Amino acid sequence: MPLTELTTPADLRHLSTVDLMVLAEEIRAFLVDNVRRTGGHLGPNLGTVELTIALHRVFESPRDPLLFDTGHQAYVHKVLTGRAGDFGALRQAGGASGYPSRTESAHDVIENSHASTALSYADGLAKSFELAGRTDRRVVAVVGDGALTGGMAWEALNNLGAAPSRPVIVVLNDNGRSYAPTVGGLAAHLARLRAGPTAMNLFMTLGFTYLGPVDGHDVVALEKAFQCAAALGRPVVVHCVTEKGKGYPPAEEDEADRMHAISPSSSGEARSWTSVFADAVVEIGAARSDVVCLTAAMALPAGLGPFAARFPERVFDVGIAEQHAVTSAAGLAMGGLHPVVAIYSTFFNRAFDQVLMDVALHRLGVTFVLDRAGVTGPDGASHHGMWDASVLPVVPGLRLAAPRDPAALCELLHAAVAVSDAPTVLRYPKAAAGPDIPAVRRTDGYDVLREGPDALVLLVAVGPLAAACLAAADELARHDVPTMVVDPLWIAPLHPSLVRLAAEFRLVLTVEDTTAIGALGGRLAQSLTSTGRVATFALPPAFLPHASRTEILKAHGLDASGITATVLKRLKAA
Ligand SMILES: Cc1ncc(C[n+]2csc(CCOP(=O)(O)OP(=O)(O)O)c2C)c(N)n1
Repeated sequence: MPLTELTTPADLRHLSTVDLMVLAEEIRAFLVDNVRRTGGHLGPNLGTVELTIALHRVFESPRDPLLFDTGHQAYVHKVLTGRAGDFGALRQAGGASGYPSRTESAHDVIENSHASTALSYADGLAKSFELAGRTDRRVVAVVGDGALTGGMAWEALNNLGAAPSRPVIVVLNDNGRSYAPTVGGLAAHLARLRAGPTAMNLFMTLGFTYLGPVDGHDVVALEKAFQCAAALGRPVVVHCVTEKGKGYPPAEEDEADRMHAISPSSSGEARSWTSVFADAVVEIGAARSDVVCLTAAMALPAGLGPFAARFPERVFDVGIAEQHAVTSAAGLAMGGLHPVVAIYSTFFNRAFDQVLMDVALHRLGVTFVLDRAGVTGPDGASHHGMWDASVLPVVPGLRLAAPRDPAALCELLHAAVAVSDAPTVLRYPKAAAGPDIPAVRRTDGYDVLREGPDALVLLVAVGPLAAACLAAADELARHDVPTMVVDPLWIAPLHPSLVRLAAEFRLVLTVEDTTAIGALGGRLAQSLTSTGRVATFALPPAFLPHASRTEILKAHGLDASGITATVLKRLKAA
């Protein structure tokens, strides 16, 4: 049947086993055809075709919520819930999302892309059903062996296994890989379980009934296991063994990542920021044997491939475990090494507390390299790296840089790894790096990219937006608006010379690929107004020593007499 005629999962229920096998092959051909054209996640979805068909035949979505961890493997679910017709514009403006989306379908319960969350959602949903007396529904969470390396998944398993009356079914989609083969003791344990019954089963130890291993491409076996799990009415792990990229030889044979995510067939090959970093970190690694690199299961996409090839013993893949990566880096720094944590900006959000408390408070030299910072594009809301530059500047001692071109990236990375007593961060986008943009001159605190002796306007160009700022300045000149353009290089902390420069202009515009709140512009404005009519009177950006709350507030003038004194002082100065 044409896939566009599938409108609801109920359409699957009358199909014979042979029909289902034909359907699985049609879905595979459909995915290959569409995803090669639009780009998107191919390997993970080719591996979950039979699994998703079986889930939709046994469970009744959305009454039984189906939760896809990470969500990158939910394309088949989209097809089976009436959305095959939307794949023409997958991941394009106005088209279907590359992840589950609550606005697209009632069958999409969670919208995600950040890994290891589904079991926690399942825990909460199951608790809510129990409290409401809704005993007619099961909660099903599909989680990959990669996503299971994330700490949150284990926090949830700890609760789920201890609740024998809550029917949560954990469908473990074990293909042995994240992008690369899954790492660590858990991966080794899953390999033992795949080989057959063992005396020690981690899931059973935690309180789950364990079913498996099940052939994840045998729709009949899968259905049988899911039916059994559904009937048990308690927490169950169904261990499904699947093959990433199944049925499409170029994906099955792709050593790097089984075509985990592919670009549209028409995309070009311009040099990316990632590859500039990849070369720069190898050069640094060759000169400094104390430099080590960490990745949270993304060595190749984050540009650590060449470093890993040259210095394999100096790269640590910790699994999909960003928080652990950061604190592990803190430990490495305590041991006298200089860690470089290469990570996507969007996933780095998870580890804010670890950066603040475990690295910065301890005054440790750790460098974070945030790829995919700023707008990322087709992966949508959950992937834009538009938060790091807002939250990181509050971390005492942290230095945050945004290189404008390949030369700046190399220079700033060298500068960052030279800092041994504080966290340093570099951010750059998912984009072509473009040509170098030489400075007209450099002063302490900023590079001047375009002079402006008579300028009324100052453009503060952050990172790769420098080219656009220079083009804008040319355009403004044609309108008789002389404009100066500077690049601060380090966007946090704010450099006093940039504040002094900004005070000289009628209009100052910072141009930044990040969310506005907490951006450089706001901090600059705050500094400029702190001597004027508007001021923020608050705690300083520092680690405050212990004392009572009253004492601390008083020490910083945040009591009645402190506030009064400050107001009187400002009035006198005005
Ligand atoms: C918190 C977080 N870190 C990193 C990623 C990037 N990422 C997307 S999918 C993936 C691998 C997932 O492996 P697994 O759960 O086994 O699913 P598979 O793709 O193998 O089916 C990674 C690392 C992410 N989505 N979320």
